[in-house]
Amino acid sequence: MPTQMLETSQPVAWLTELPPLGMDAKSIVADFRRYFSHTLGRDRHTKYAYYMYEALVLTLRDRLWERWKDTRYAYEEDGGVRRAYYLSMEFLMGRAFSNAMLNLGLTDPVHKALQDMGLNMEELAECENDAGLGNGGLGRLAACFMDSCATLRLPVVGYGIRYAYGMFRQRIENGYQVEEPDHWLRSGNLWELERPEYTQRVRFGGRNEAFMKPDGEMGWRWIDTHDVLAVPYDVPIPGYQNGTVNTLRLWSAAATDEFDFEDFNAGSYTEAVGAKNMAENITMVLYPNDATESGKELRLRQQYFLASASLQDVLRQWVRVHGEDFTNFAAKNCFQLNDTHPTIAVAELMRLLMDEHAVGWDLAWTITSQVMAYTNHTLLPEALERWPVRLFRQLLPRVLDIIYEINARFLAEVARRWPGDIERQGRMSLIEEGYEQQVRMAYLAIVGSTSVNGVAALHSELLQQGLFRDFYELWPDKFNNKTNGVTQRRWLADCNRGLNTLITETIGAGWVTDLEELRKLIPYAKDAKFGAKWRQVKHDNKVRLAALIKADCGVEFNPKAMFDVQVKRMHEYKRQLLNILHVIHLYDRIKRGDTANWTPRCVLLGGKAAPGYYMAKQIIKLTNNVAKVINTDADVGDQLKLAFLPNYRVSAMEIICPGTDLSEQISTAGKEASGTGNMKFMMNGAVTIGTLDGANIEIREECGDENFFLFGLTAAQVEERRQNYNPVAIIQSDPDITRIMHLLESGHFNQFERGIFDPILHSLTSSHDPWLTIADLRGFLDAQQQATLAYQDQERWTRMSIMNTATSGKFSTDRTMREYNAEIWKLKPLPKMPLA
Ligand code: 17S
Repeated sequence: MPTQMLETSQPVAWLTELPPLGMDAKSIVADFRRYFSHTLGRDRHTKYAYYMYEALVLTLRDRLWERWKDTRYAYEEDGGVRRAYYLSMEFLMGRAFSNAMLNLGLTDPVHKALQDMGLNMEELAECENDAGLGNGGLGRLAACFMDSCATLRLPVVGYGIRYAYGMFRQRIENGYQVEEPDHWLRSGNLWELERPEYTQRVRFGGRNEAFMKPDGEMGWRWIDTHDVLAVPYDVPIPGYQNGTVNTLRLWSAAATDEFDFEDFNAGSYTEAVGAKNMAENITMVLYPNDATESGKELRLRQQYFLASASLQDVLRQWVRVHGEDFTNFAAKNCFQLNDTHPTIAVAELMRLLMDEHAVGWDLAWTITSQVMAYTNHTLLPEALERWPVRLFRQLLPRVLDIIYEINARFLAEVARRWPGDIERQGRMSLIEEGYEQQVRMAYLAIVGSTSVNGVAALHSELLQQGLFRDFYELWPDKFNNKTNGVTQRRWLADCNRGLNTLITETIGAGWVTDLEELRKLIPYAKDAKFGAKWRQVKHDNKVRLAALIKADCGVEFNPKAMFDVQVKRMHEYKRQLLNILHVIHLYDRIKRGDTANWTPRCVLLGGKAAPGYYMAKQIIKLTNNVAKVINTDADVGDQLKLAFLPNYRVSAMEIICPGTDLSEQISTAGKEASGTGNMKFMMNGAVTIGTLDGANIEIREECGDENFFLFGLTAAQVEERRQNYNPVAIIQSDPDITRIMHLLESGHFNQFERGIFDPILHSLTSSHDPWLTIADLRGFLDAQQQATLAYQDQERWTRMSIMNTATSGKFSTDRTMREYNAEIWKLKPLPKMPLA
C-alpha cells in the first residue's frame, strides 16, 4: 500500500477554519505574483503566457478549493444527504478558466488585476486545452447538467473516465479529414485533484467458483481475476456565485503491484513493466464514434471499469457511515445512467451487494431497481449497444451469471403478464438469440431502472410507441420525458459578453439563474433603438467569428452577409448534404445570373466524422471541394462563401453561436433525439431553419411559427414515404434540383478527382436512401428563400432574432435539472453556503 493511501493517527485539531481569501483585484494580483515567482519558479527570462495562465489558475483554484471543502462537509450532514450520481462515459467540459471566473464572481476583479499588470486575458485563456472527454451532444449535456446542479445546490456527483487522449483533433488535408491524437494532459492539468487515497480495485477475467455459505446457501466467488486499480481525479464544479462546488470524479487506470510481481517472479522484468500498459490502456483513449456501437473489448472494459469503480466508491462511503446495513441505501442514493454505456452498473451493483456485502438477491434487487434511472439518447438502431455473451463470459463471468438470473426472473414476470406469448418473451429477453448470443444493454437498463426517459417530447413519444413499446406496455409509469437544455452561464453569459451586457442593462441580471426572465425582452422586440443595439452586438460577434474563419480556413466572411451555420458531428441523418445541395443551388443561380434582389450569404459547416465512417468523411471532402470552387470564382465574389471549419469543439462553439444568424437543424424527422446546438443558437439570437425533429418542435412552440423557418416531412410522413420513394422522379420533375444534381454528376466539383463523389450521388438517388434527402430538398430550398427575404428586411430579422432569445427560457438545463430532481432524484438542495 503506498503510504499516501494510509490514514495517520495524528490529530487534525490544528485544521481550523482559515480566513477567506480575498475576492478583489488586489488580492488576485498578490497571489498571482507569488504563484508565478515562488510556486512556479519563473522570472523575467520565462515570460511565457502559459506560466502566467498557470499562476492565474492557481489563484482561482484556491478560491474553488475553499468552497469545495464547505460543500463536501455539507454532503456529510445528518449522516449524509440523499445524493444522485451521474454516470457517464463522456463529460465534454471544454475549458474551465472563464467559467470558473464567472461562477466565482471574479470576472471583473480578474480583469482589473490583469489590466493593472498590463496583461491580456484572451491570450492567457487561449493557453488552456479543451477537456474534450466526449463525442458530442451526450457528453456536452453531461457537462451542462453538472453546471446546473451546482448552481441549484443539488448534491449530485459526476462519475466518468479520465481519458489520457480525448476526442481526436481534426485537420483537413486536401479536403479530407485527418485525425491527430489529443494529448490534452501533456502540460498537466491544474483543474484536477488526484485522490489516490480513494483508489478502487476493479476485476477482470478469471472464473466463478461455487461455495457453501455459513447459512447453508450457495454462494459464488469470482477468482483468478486480473485486477486493475482505478485512481480518482476530482474536478471542481462551481455553482453560479453560490459558494457551492460539486465534484466530477474521473477514474484513471493503473496497474496493481501484483500485476508486476507475477511476472517478476517468472524473471521477466521488462515484460512485467511492459504489462503495466495492458492495465493502463483502459483509460487511454475515448472512442470517437458518436452513434455506432464499437463492439470492441476495450470499450466494454472501459464501461465496466467506470461502473465498478464508481459503485465501489459509493458503497465504501456508505459502509464507513452505516456499516453493512443497506436498508436505507435506496432512500439515500440514486444513479442516472447516461445512455446504456454505464448500464452494466445494474448487474455490478447486484454483484457487489451480494458477493461483497452479503445481501440476499431479493433485497439487492429491490435496492438496485430503485436506485437506477436510465436516459436514452438515440433511436438509431446502429447505436443500440449489444455485447456478445462470449465476450462477457471471458471478461466478466460473474456479472454474466447475474444478468442471466435477472433475465430469468424478468421473463417469468413477462410470462405471468402475457401467458403463452412466447414471441413476446423472445422480443423482450435481455439476451438476443441468433448466430451469436448478445446482451441487449438497453433492455437491461429498462428492467433494472425505476425511470426511463427520452431527451425531447417527440423522442420520448417515439421510444414509447416504437423502440421500447413492449416495455412501455408492461411498465407505462416508468417512462417519462426530460427535454434537454444547455447552461446559459457558458452559452450566453460567458460566451456572448456583448449580449450579456445589453440584456442585463435592459432587464437586469436575473436571467443568469432564471432564464424565463428573458421574456422581459419581448416588448423590446419592436423597439427600434434596442433593435439597433442588438444588431450592433451581433455584428461585433460576426467580426470575431469571421476572424476565426479567416485564421482557420483562409476564407473571408463579410460580416454584412447572412451567417448561415451548421456545426455538429458529421452524420448522414443530420443531412449536411441537404445544406450543401442548397449552397450548390445558390451557386448555380449566381452563375446563371439569377441574382435580382440577392442577399449575400456566408455558409459555415463544421464537425468531426467518426474515423471509420466513410460516407461522413466523403461529405467533408465534398464540402471542401464545393467551397474551393465557390470561393475562387470571381463571378461569385462576396455574394456567396462556403467554409468548413476544422476541429469543431466546445471552445469553437463559444465563438460560433454568438455570431450566427441562421441555425441549420435539418435532420430527417424522427432521427435527432433532441439536439442541443439548436438551443445554443436560439439563445444567442439565431433564427432556426429546421425540420419537425427532436427539440426543434419545442423550440418552434416557444418562439412561434413566425420566428422559425419550417420545412420537411414529419416523422410519421418519413415512415410512410419510405415505402414508395423515388428520388429520381423528384430530380427530373424539378428544374432547380435537376441542375443541382447535374453539377454534381458532371464532376464540376471534382474535375481532377473523377468518381470520388459517386457513393454520395448513389445514396442521394437511391430509392432506399434512409435519410430522404431529395424528398425534403424542394421544401428546404423554399424555406431558405423565405429566410433570405426575411433577412433583407433587417428590422424584421432583428425582431425574429430578439424573439428567439427572449423565448429560449425553457432550454436552460436549470429547468431540465429541476425536472429530473422533482420526478426522479428527489434531492433536497444543500443549505446556503458560507462563501456564497
Ligand atoms: C445525442 N446522442 S451524442 C443525440 N449519442 O444524438 C442528440 N452518442 O440528439 C442529443 O441532443 C444528445 O445526445 C443529448 O441528449 C449521442 O461509443 C452515442 C454514443 C456515443 C459513444 C459511443 C456510442 C454511442 C463510443
